[in-house]
Amino acid sequence: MAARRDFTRESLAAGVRAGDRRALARAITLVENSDPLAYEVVRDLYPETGRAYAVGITGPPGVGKSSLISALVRHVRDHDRSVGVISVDPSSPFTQGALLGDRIRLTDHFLDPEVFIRSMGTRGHLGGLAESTLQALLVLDAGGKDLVFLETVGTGQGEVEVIGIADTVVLVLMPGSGDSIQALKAGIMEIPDVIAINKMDHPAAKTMLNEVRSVLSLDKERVWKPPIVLTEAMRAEHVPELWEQVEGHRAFLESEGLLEEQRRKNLAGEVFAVASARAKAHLEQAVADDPELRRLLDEVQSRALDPLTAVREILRKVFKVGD
Ligand SMILES: Nc1nc2c(ncn2[C@@H]2O[C@H](COP(=O)(O)OP(=O)(O)O)[C@@H](O)[C@H]2O)c(=O)[nH]1
Ligand SMILES: [Mg+2]
Repeated sequence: MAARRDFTRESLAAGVRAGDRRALARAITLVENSDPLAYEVVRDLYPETGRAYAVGITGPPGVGKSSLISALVRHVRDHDRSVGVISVDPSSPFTQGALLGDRIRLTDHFLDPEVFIRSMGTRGHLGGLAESTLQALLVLDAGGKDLVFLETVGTGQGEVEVIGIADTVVLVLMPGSGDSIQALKAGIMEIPDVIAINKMDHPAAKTMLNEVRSVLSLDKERVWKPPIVLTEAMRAEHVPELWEQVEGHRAFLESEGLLEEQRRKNLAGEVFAVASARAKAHLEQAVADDPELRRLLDEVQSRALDPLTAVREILRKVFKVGD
């Protein structure tokens, strides 16, 4: 922690504004550590944010999200867009230029000053991952990145708060992701803006494509019909096509004036999500610290007290809110 003294609130904000790699890295580390300096710096920078376009990449573990991001980064760099990547996938983190445990090398990207890649830890954070991801996104946005990719493991609901800030959400599936099809069908998983079926060489890719198509066809109201792209991340096949669809969705949002509207909604949702996460952490801590509140739980368990009475007692004591 001693090292952070070389940045002041002013110099860190200035460094982030200038897109300085060391300042970006430091700011995000401070964000991860819930350091008060990060809070102050993001507060200073916030009025300048809103320029970066955020692309959420979600999907079950192992489908190739990180690999696709790697290929997409290469593609957009060929078009001179500056890029940030925030990955909250603990199963395949990006470290020091490599996709950990994999053949994909991002060393080129790491030497490229216009690319900033960061895996976010899942360490205890009052506002949860939604908070650290949001703050990190704001840092990269203020740092002048044109595009920011947000990678999250998506299985249903937990990731919604992290991905909720993305302008375009890409769901990555691979042949055999039957559970995801069921989750989409049941409405547990939100319909994304673009779908990539990765590992397209797999013999079941076509079946998967048809299944996804049939789920999407159930929703006739939707104005934006999510395009489906078959990809092969390792060979970067159809990656330009995937990117074209992301750009297509962006153009749709911008032409209909929906982007501003969606961002307002997303920001309100993020504030609510982070506040809820903090309230929950506060509640859990308060109960753990207070023998009297713990006793209420015991009483519920022994059926001496009904659950709602315990809830009312706890809320009254912790949040000072009545019925
Ligand atoms: N055959 C094949 N393997 C892939 C493809 N994309 C990713 N993989 C492999 O699938 C595994 C999981 O990839 P990763 O990008 O870490 O998936 P994530 O968990 O969704 O981020 C890795 O071993 C990759 O090498 C692809 O298009 N084809
Ligand atoms: Mg990954």
